[in-house]
Amino acid sequence: MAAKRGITLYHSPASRAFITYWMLEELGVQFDVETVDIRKGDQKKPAYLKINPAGKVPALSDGGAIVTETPAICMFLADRYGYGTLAPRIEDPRRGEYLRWMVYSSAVVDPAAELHARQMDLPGNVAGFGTYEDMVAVLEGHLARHKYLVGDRFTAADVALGGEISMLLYNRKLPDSAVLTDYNARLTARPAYHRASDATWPAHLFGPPAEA
Ligand SMILES: N[C@@H](CCC(=O)N[C@@H](CS)C(=O)NCC(=O)O)C(=O)O
Repeated sequence: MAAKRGITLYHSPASRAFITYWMLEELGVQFDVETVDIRKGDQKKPAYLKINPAGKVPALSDGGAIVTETPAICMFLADRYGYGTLAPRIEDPRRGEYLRWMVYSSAVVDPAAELHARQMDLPGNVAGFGTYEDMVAVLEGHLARHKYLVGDRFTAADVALGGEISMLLYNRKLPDSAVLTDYNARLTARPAYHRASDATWPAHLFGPPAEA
């Protein structure tokens, strides 16, 4: 599986790769898709391990660069193709908050929610990501006051963390509070969200990633 010229997204249906597909759709860039079916074990095959030694999807290659980890892919693409629009510029004071939510998506929300769903919560002072309850309170507190994560402007942070929230709501791993479901409705109303979910989340197999 050699990296091609241009942008290639390595994705599996009904997986976190949906988020990066949505990012590409928001940016309106051309890209190829390579399916790495995690339900068939493709992610652990030697050819794919050369792309992502962690054996996880998604991964992205673009002009010689290979990027893994969902928020890193979103940041890479937004800086490269949406700088100043979906990614706040370096000199923009909102850049700090943007980076905070990007990292929060996989450093805090993902592990806290996945462990909580399995009744495996860790004490908040032991886990770097804190408690599930604190994570939910942080999200709800912020989204009760803001339309989007960074001020009131949709950014790539709403794709990375918003996509995570959307998937966790669908999987019932976050509470379906009015604040979170209203935010999710703003995301699912976007045409790019629909194009990505139609392409990566076959409704006949899995249902859509989230309903508005
Ligand atoms: N930290 C990674 C997590 C990626 C991940 O967990 N991917 C899952 C699919 S949603 C996967 O590849 N699972 C297959 C496996 O672990 O074998 C990211 O943010 O991209």
